[in-house]
Amino acid sequence: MTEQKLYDLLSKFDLEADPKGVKVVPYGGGHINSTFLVDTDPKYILQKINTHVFPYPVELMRNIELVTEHLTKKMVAAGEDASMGTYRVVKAKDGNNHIKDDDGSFYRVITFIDAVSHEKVDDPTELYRAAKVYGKFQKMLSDFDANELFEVIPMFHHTPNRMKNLLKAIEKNKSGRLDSVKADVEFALSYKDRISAVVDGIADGTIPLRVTHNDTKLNNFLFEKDGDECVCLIDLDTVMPGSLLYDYGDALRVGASSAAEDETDLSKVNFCLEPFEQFTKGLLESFAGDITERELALLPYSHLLMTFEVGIRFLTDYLDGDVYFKTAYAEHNIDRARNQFKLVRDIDERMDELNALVKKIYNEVK
Ligand code: ADP
Ligand code: GN1
Ligand code: MG
Repeated sequence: MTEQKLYDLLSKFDLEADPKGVKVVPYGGGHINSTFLVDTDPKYILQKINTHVFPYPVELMRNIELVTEHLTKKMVAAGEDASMGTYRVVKAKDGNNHIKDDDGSFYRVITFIDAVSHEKVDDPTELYRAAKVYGKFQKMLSDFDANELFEVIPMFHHTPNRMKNLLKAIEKNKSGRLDSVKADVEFALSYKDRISAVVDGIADGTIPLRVTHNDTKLNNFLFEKDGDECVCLIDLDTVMPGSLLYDYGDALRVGASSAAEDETDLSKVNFCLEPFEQFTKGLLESFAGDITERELALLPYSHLLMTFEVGIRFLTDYLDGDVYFKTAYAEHNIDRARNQFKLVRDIDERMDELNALVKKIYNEVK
């Protein structure tokens, strides 16, 4: 984007500072939107919304505005600093919460939170602090009317449907890469009868639908730059009715791994017990009085399930020709899939131990 175009774009938003000549640099490690840091005083985040992934950006932005306003109100009422606890959507000068560019692209500006995300866990107790932030996020949204929310991506965490998409991708083999991933496909298919417990529980009422985040990977939590505290949960694009199990499992798939999601040396990719224990403790301290028996029983399973689900999504995208997740090189998606499958193997081997550990933690905190 030229400097002039960037200036024209930013000028359409109601910023506190004149963006003329300001530095705008790509920022963060997200796989979906294009994110830029706008280095004015105060700083902002500019994002081009990925409309291939989010085909209803207007509805999506309404969701985010409703949710962030709700969170802000709750924090202000509790006397807390809401500017660190969530971001706010910056209005455009025409009163909208986004700008639609001449070429049809959608842009939003949100307030910058002066904290950083981690691509992999440095200290297991980070996960305890992240779980506390998650628990608080969930609690603040517990009285939010889920009917207000547009379902931005239907069946987002419906793992059996994700499996159907994989089967379609195998059949079409659009990228012509199928032959090179036979072993990965075989591994994925070997799980096909073990992936419906959460959707079944939602259907039979043993797992309640809550307003959940649905994308709680570690780099969507922000931590203090110079301290240890977890500050807030960002990336609210996928806040929708869902299961607590989705958020728990998704947070642990990166949070309880010894390596980043795209580490290619699989000997470095191992399930780590301590962050698992820390996140579970933090979560159960927040939810022990509220979690259902079925949810509790499925916590370790959901860690396996969410890791598997993202694994098959990366594999599907590799077969489809890399049309969904941003990739930095040709094999990126398959490297990510193999990384997640390595974790699935690890977690699966330790299921009994993890089930026993969750019960123990629950009995200690309830
Ligand atoms: P994506 O949907 O592509 O993952 P995110 O909204 O998660 O996009 O943004 C990508 C990264 O940018 C985040 O992981 C985080 O590091 C950074 N980021 C996003 N929003 C903010 C914000 N409001 N304040 C500070 N950092 C942010
Ligand atoms: C995407 O947006 P980001 O990078 O935080 C994806 C998640 C995946 C994750 C895998 C909307 O998350 O579902 O778990 O990549 N978000 C969407 O890293 O598909
Ligand atoms: Mg993100």
